Amino acid sequence: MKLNSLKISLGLLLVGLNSFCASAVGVTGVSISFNQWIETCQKLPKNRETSIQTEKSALVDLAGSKERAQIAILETIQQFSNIMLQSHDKSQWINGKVPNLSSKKSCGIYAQKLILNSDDVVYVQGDLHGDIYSLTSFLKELQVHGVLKPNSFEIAKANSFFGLTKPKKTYLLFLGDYTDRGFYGLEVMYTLWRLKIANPEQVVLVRGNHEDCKIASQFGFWREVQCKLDRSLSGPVLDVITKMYELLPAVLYVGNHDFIQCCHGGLEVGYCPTQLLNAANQKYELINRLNRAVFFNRHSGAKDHMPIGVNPEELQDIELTCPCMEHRLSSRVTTLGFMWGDFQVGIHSPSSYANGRGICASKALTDVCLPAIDPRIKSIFRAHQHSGELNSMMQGLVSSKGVFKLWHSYETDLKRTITNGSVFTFNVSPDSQYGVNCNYGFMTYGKLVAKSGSVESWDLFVYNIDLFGGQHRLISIEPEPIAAPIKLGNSSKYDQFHILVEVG
Ligand SMILES: [Mn+2]
Repeated sequence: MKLNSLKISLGLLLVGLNSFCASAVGVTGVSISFNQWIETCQKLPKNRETSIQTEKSALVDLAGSKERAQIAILETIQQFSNIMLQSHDKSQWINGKVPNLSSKKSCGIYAQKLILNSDDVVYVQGDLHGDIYSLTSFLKELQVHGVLKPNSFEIAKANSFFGLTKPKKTYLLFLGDYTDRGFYGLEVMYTLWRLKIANPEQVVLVRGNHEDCKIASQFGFWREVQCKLDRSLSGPVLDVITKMYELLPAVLYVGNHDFIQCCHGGLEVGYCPTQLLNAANQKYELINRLNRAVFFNRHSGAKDHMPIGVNPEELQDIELTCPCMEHRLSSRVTTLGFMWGDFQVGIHSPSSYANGRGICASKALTDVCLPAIDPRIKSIFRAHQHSGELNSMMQGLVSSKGVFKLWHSYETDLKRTITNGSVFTFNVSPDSQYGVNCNYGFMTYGKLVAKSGSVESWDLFVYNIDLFGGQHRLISIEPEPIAAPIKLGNSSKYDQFHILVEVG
């Protein structure tokens, strides 16, 4: 394939007519093996050691030049997009409605369902925010444990028991916010694209609020790509990444008889997944409208737990044109709860609202809404709500070893229980302003093991990899987390991380 034809095929990205190619070798002849990639990434300076935006890029190093790196990136996104577009077959979508990605009125927001059989495993990981060191350390560990094939991005296949039982399947689930803040967003994205290309059915990249060009152009990722590739080469890459975001699901329902809602943010009452969860053959549903008025009219009790003085727009039905929509007549925005929603940490704290961020749901609101949306949704796995100061959420996350079950005493055991109505927040990787300012050095991943019955009987194991020599200390266990942040000494060395910490 010549460079010109590559450009033409990128133009066809959204119609997905290109032949599928799972190899990572393209026109440039750039071939990057798993081991080579992990090794090169691990040698990069840590975000913690770098006081200004670094130009260092594992991709540019391995490709040999910025030009070759640009083409390698474009080809990888092309392969990734082709795989994502394979699912855009009408038969797999509720009512045959597939996102129309060429329309300005549609932004590709959709829900996905993943049915698991007994003993299937899902590895779950929270925000990465350009922390390639944590991601590659996680993959190295999976390789050591035989989850990935040797020197490969491919998940190893488990043998069935003498051919009598169905072989168990392993999935990797990432909960969004892959870039911004840390300096290796491009390396993180490339790793995730390669994982998806190698495992089309077994890797799910949920869309976080930073998987949106409006956010990524403000919080570091656009600047990073421009810095690593030079402005002229970065333009086409950023255009294609903007389109790539629309291929990611906003929410994934994992389960069988009942379900865990896996998303980046939190509650969204404007979408009802009942049809999707009922469907025998469909795995996807387009969300082009939020029917919030319909929900609140049907479940009037839910309104009582909404924030006092919330904008009336928040309770209305609205056509969904992007994850964060500005209202024409006011400067207010409506955000998609799956990508933006927060939760109160205090068990009795009332719901609150912040323009530009959305609803922060109380326990009471969650208790009313979750079964009202669909009684089969038993739990929420999410990330998103991190802070550079040790507030009550970060205390909960650090004390719970990176997976914090809200409104419960901190859990520190390897095995956690998924109770009805539980909300689990997954931590952000430690090579970030969060790890530095909140004084933890471990990365975290969850391992969800499916059983034949309700998700309440499934196992959730929480693992840590200590990456920064045990700098963290566990905070004493409190029955109810206190709100005041604990000061952990001078962190002025990391002042560059203090910018714009509010958007998780
Ligand atoms: Mn976020």
